[in-house]
Amino acid sequence: MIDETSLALFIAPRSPFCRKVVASVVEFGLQHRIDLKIVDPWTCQALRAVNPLCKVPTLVLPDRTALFDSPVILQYLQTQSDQLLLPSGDARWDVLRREALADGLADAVIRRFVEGLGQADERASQMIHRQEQAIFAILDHFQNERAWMASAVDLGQVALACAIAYLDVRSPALAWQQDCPLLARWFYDFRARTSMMIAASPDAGQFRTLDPEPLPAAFVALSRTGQS
Ligand SMILES: N[C@@H](CCC(=O)N[C@@H](CS)C(=O)NCC(=O)O)C(=O)O
Repeated sequence: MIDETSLALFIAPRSPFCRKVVASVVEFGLQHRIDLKIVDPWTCQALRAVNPLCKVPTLVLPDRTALFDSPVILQYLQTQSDQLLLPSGDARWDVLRREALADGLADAVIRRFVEGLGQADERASQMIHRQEQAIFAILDHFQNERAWMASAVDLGQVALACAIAYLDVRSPALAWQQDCPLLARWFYDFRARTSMMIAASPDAGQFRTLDPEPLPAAFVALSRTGQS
């Protein structure tokens, strides 16, 4: 039910940054506070009226203050929930650093995709190569420094899972699972969380769950060879 404590959340369901916020809303247990507004940021004048950047995600507080970018929104949501996904003290910097790396992964996947849509020339292929270097360096980093995999769910993990989900959709040919089998196993487990399934549904599920997505062929092949 929408009331005076409701928070308006502008999203576009495919955006990895929006998925991160929607999955976090569910992990925080704040669905009842959210009035979801599914928009196209390229055409939505209501979004421009509250956020001059006209980008999603944008969260509008009861006093009409609009919050963006997604890391700011997540920090605000943490203040509204007892579920601790962004700790205080030293552990906070580790979570925020992982969130920033994961957002960088999503950015690189988006830039690679956009460059691929344009004219195929020297500049475009250099740019695509640079984004692929970033994608594999970030994935390697997460696999090599994997103490985080054993910890309780946090915002860094949610951000990473949403960025990898986007990578799988936008760049399946990269078959990153072969280089990072431990990370792949973590991801295909993590994406079965209710929060991730809700965030993956086309209208963000209006906070309903859907059936799990099938595993990609590259991961199935890896599982057969026992590498994952
Ligand atoms: N760093 C921002 C990224 C937000 C962003 O780039 N959103 C895209 C959708 S994925 C958007 O709204 N694009 C519309 C535009 O660039 O005008 C965040 O974390 O919220």
